[in-house]
Amino acid sequence: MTWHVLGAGSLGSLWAARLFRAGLPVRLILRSTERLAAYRAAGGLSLVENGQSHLYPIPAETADTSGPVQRLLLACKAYDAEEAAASLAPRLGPNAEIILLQNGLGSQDAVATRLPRARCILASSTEGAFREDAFRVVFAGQGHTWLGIPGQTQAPGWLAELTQAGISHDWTADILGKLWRKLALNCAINPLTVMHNCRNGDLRDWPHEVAALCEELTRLLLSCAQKDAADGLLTDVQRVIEATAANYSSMYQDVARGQRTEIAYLLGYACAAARQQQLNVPRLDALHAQLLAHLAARGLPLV
Ligand code: NAD
Ligand code: KPL
Repeated sequence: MTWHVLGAGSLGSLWAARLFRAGLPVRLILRSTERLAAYRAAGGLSLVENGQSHLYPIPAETADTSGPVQRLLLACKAYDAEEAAASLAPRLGPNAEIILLQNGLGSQDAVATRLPRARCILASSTEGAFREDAFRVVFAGQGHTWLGIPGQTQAPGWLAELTQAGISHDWTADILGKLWRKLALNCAINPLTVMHNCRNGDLRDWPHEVAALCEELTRLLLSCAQKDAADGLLTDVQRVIEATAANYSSMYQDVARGQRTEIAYLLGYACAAARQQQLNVPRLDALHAQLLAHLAARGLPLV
């Protein structure tokens, strides 16, 4: 079955290139006819790995091309997910599957509500990739992708294709736990790197701030019935700060480039969930307010 990959950005290109070179049928779905023309002029997608670049001439189309879409990898940012998925609604068959690669929480529910007949598979990835140029992506960090449908232990047979493509992955019924844990890590690290204008490793200089955020995030996770995601959160955050010490967080990079952030699906989602649980999280609320003010001062979207 064909893998349709919507979004030829960092992760979409990384997945599409590996599936394609494993001999699997892949089609990219690009934003517009202009992007499609530019893509064709480039001759395909280039993936840079260990300093070596390879060009993959993956077939591409736009959303309004005809033909059914049965398995869709939605590889756009969280704030684009609902509209991007909806643009393919007329092409989705009754048993269509959509793999949602978005970070954070909130966008997955929006897609599932908008497309109630599609089978949504959630994903949480620690792989790292960035765009060096249009249609040229660098595979920057090996990682792992968790896939799952909440509560469903039976994995689909096509996961074997990910193994064939060399994409490190596992199926889990506790995909929400994985997404919550990553969200908590991102909430404890990313906003602070923006507010302190620093690399992840520099957060060693603010241990009390990191610990206080982790304490509130732990209470939030427990009140949302996410015990596994709550366990050892501070230790894990400290581990990630060490392991990625030289890196700038993704949110730091978005702000530095004047790009929209995924704040609404990370810290914004956490603060809204706390309000819903009637949980007092003053540090998270204050950081959220500071971050919103910081974005507003730079003319960046607040959602
Ligand atoms: P990206 O901005 O590099 O790529 C997104 C692509 O989607 C862009 O090319 C954009 O033009 C395209 N797009 C958006 N709407 C579209 C539409 N309607 N039709 C066609 N194309 C459309 O983003 P990314 O870095 O690949 O991130 C995708 C998601 O994965 C995010 O939620 C991110 O947080 C998460 N993530 C990224 C990484 C990483 O290393 N890049 C790692 C883990 C998780
Ligand atoms: O995922 C990250 C990001 O930068 O978005 C890490 C490296 C874990 C920091 O939160």
